[in-house]
Amino acid sequence: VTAVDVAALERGVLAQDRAAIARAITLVESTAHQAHAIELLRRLHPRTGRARRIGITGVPGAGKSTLLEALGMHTLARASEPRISVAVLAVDPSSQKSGGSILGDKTRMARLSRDPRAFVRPSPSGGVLGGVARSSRDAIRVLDAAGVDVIFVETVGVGQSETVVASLVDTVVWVVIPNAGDELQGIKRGIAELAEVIVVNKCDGDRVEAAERARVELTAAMRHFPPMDAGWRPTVLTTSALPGASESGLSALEAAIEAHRVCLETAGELTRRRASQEVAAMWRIVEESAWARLRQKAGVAAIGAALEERVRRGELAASVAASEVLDRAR
Ligand SMILES: Nc1nc2c(ncn2[C@@H]2O[C@H](COP(=O)(O)OP(=O)(O)OP(=O)(O)O)[C@@H](O)[C@H]2O)c(=O)[nH]1
Ligand SMILES: [Mg+2]
Repeated sequence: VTAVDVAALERGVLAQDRAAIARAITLVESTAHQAHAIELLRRLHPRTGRARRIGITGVPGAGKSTLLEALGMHTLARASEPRISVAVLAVDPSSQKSGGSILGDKTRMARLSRDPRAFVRPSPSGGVLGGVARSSRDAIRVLDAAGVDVIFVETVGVGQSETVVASLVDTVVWVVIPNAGDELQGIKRGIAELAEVIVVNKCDGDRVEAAERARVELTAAMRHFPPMDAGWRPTVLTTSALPGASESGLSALEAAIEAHRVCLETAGELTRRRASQEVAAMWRIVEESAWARLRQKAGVAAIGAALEERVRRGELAASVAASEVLDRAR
């Protein structure tokens, strides 16, 4: 890779040049040109803070991508200007995403992917949770600086990905399908506590009744949870993301997301939420990078490996070994 022209990249992003936005995201996602990535983020900073960030989570196959395609097109129906106003980022910390799934994202969002007013970015494959969170956070900043109004972040509802997505967005939308038992699973796994908007999707064909029942049950279940930030109570609604389905579910979803923004903003919570997300991210990055730097010091990796082996054999307590590693790295 040749040298990065950060100033040109900045101009391209601010002018909403698609290739520049894509390159800027690749730059901030990679660890190869960190100094350039940091410089770009520094330059873009004054232009950030305007975009709405919406997270979409739910089990694989719940219909998140299809719903985003429908919701994105529904939103764009009102956008007259020929600028990029909607973006979709996929976040996948599971590291199992195959090329097929990435293609899947694009085909599930075929109209949105082709629309000049939208920017669809499939997830970088794999990576550790912390790395995914950092690179997605920076990708969001690039899109925000580019003047995108709404940034949707789709994540597969596995592992800790909901927590990651909740740390990146203003509003979490949880997509469930009727009769799949994932409502109960989600409540058990704590997703329900993170979701400001709950969508029972695939409310069409012979699933309408089941979807309506799931909506009623979830609404009742959510009453047992304490109110969220700014006193918000989760909205539960039904949608169908099928092409040609009634748009009323999409309008209701859009309205619920907007109502949550108004609720947060009125209480001054939006600023506070974003600020605490940034502060938490700052220290997470420091912790992760601190160890990465320590292990580069002469001998630390070897000592660490030797101590690890002794811990594995039961010869040393974890705390004792950790303290020896840290002493060596000083
Ligand atoms: N009947 C019906 N099918 C839907 C609806 N939304 C999505 N589907 C179908 O459900 C399947 C999965 O949809 P996706 O949008 O790929 O689901 P996803 O949640 O993004 O899945 P992952 O990205 O793999 O986690 C596809 O075959 C869709 O056509 C809906 O509202 N109604
Ligand atoms: Mg998807």
